[in-house]
Amino acid sequence: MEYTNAWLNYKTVDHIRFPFDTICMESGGTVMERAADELVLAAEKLAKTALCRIADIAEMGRRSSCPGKNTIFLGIPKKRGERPADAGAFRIRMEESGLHIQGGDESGVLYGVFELIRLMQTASPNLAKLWSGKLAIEKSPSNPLRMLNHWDNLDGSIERGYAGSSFFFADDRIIVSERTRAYARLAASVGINAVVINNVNVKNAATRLITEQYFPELDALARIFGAYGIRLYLSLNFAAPMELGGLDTCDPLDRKVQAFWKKKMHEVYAAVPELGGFLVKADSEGRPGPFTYGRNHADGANMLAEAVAPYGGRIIWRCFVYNCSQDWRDRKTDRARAGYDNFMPLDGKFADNVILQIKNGPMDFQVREQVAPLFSGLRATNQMLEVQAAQEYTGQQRHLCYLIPMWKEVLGFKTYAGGADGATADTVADIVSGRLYGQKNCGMAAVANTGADENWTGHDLAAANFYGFGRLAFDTELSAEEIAREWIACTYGNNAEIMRILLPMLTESWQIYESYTSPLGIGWMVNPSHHYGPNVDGYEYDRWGTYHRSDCLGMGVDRTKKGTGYTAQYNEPNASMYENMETCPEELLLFFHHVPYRYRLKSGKTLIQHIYDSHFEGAMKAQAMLERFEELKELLEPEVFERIRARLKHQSDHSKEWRDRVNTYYYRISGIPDEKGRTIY
Ligand code: GCW
Repeated sequence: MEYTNAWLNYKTVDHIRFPFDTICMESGGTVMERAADELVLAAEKLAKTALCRIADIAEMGRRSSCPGKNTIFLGIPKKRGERPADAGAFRIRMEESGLHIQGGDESGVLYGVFELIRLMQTASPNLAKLWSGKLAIEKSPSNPLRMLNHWDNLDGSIERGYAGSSFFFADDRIIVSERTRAYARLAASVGINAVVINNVNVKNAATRLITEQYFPELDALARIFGAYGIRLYLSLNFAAPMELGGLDTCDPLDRKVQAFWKKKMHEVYAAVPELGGFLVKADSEGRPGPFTYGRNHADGANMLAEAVAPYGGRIIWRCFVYNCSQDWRDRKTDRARAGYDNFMPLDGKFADNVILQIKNGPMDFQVREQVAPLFSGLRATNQMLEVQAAQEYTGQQRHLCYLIPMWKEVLGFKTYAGGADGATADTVADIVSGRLYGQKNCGMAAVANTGADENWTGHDLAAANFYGFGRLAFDTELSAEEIAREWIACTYGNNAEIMRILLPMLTESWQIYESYTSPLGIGWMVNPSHHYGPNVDGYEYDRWGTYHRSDCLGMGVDRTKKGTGYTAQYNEPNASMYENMETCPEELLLFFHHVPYRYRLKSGKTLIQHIYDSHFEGAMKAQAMLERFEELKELLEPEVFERIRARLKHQSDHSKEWRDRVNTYYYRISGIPDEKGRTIY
């Protein structure tokens, strides 16, 4: 299958001044080699300049073909004080001798090179300032771990994949191909430094990934990734001692089980020394875990952590643990509470090389959720934020939904973990970066949205979420708009008209999607299992703990003290803010409260009127996006234009289906007509 180079296509060139003819590599290493390759390629494509490559300054004198005056130096300063301090950090500055791109390590140099390339792609005014020495750029990654979690199965399918089949696996084999390298390059260009290649639901052949059958290909993948500064990780089956080792238990406190894992990890790391570690989904949605043996999650995680510690491995342990066999009649059990209830009592009990991976919200990647309260609670445990670039509940890469604005809100959420006076910097970004508690093992992960489709992400515009996740994880201070601008310019060239049309489409798309699907924090209302398209009661009488509790008087779930008590999991003043209907942020109102249809919102509208209006307006905006996009017909490649147009057309039609299903449901159940007299069925 063919594939594009996405935002690294270097197709459209603006005239940029690039006053260099030589690259000098001051130190070696595979990642540095890649960095130099990238710079040579970009200079050729974007500035029509052939850079001459030399190994050191001495060589410069010996080669007449290299004038050597206008040199870019790539290196890691030997003296500690002169070196950017963090792994992945870099500095770009002009000196007497030439332009210096210096890294804290080899990855830092690679990121510095990609930063420079990005400035070239976007024809940034900062280039001139760099060349003249007026500007020096220094960047250090916000998060130590910047990870992608692929939910790829060994048969080649992808759980919640919307961009074709896997390019890592087929027919229970690992694929090692040029495409893997192209993927690693894209990921590294935005700062990704860790990749889990297999689904967290580890079954069948995937359980055997940690056996010698797969070692040679795993090692090959680890090397391909390693050349771009990316660590390979695997998802693990907690039941492997039984399924692979023939034991009769997986009890983490059982000596035989512990010995199994130690021996296993010894084998795995001997064959794949560069492996970063493992991601584990345990006691969740049918996956085995420590609960079966009356043990807790610290027992489970620490046992694995001990087995990988000698090799510098990490265990990333997911907190997506809840009762998925709930009775819908039971109003006390609350899935939203589960993460906090299960993990808060274990704070401080996890080994140093364990990281808890926490989904952004307490439920499951809905179009809007409040931030999971676990971030506000845990103080002595390494934490990682998990978001979902794969658009499971946000339009499955058939609807446009640029997710960076959502992730920005999550990162910016003030937890008050530093105290109710609010004096401490204690946002989610402060926590997962490790700044607040001085942690090193932490960061951000996204469920990846890529697959074997030519354009990587099914919807061409969904690539902005892949790009944006990396950029945001590297620099959480970037705004959603800056990231969108960069992505548009890098992908489609610096064209003002393209920017004028695409930028608002991206930046408004999340709210548009929310408005015609499930506004005010209610969530769900999708068809069960595949999770696409409207079905208000799809999950209402099911076992998954995802209810809207609508009746003839009102809707929403009471999670206050009188209800499930969930609000108390937040620190003050957040807890009181959510507890009180008047102060609860309206976009989350129905998540926290059961609200009468005639309740007046701040806008003066009743709840029911808001629901009608939101769905009518959302569907209109989806149609308007399609119409706006048509203006780009002459400016995009015909194939690209058609691909995007077809999806926007589907979105526009499908948004009307959403509108009519949801509005009709609430009109019938409430009996309250639309004030504006529009058609409701
Ligand atoms: O949202 C649910 C998905 C499952 C997924 C699970 C998880 C990989 O519907 O497909 O399983 O979350 O995050 O583990």
